[in-house]
Amino acid sequence: MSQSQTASSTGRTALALGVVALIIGASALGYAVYLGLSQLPSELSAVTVNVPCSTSQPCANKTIRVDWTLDDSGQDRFNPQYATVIQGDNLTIMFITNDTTDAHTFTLNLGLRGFSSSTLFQLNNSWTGLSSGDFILPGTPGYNLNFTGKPDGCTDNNGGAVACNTQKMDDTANGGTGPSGACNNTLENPPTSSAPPCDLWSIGYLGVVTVPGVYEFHCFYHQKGGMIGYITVLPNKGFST
Ligand SMILES: [Cu+2]
Repeated sequence: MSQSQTASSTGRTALALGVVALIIGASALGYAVYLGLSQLPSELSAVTVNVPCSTSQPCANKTIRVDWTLDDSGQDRFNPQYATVIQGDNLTIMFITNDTTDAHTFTLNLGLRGFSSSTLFQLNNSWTGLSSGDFILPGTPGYNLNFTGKPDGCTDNNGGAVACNTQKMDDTANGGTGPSGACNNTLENPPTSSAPPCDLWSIGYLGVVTVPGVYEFHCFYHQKGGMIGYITVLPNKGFST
């Protein structure tokens, strides 16, 4: 290959990379706007449903059960990560975690109920003996390698403080502790295989979702590691407040 051809090829490659970067940048900007604007994205307008219902007579009562899981990379994840409901559905969230070491939260932006996106609904499956994990660094809020009490910091469907209703399964038959006992897994470092996972669950009433859009939920402790998900509320022209 001659020098000029090499230069030309390099130039074309640089141009192509530039175009790809522009496309990725534009997509990222579009996605940020898509998530941040109250204006309904056209993708959602196109799938508007028509189911007669109202805040006092919701379309349907739905419980979204969200589990903690690990993905193929070994990272903490929600399962499911995506849920779709319609404007006017009456929602309850059930959050189940059986991690061997870490605490998890289900923290949802309440824009779907007409609050600002900084108003949060939160369930907290942090239990005695669990850890805040690797993404919460020493000296930052939430850092704790061995929680010593029951969870707090839960918020209700209006973003107000509420007592956490987190419960623990009685796993004494499998070598675990009773419903009020500790998850002693983090006391072993690394945890031994004989330490049973702590089966925790909490339930929160979310209420009627009134504003269509795409809403993020995340785990306070593992958000940086990608423990995030989205609830899509489809527009419903049959809904009236
Ligand atoms: Cu988590």
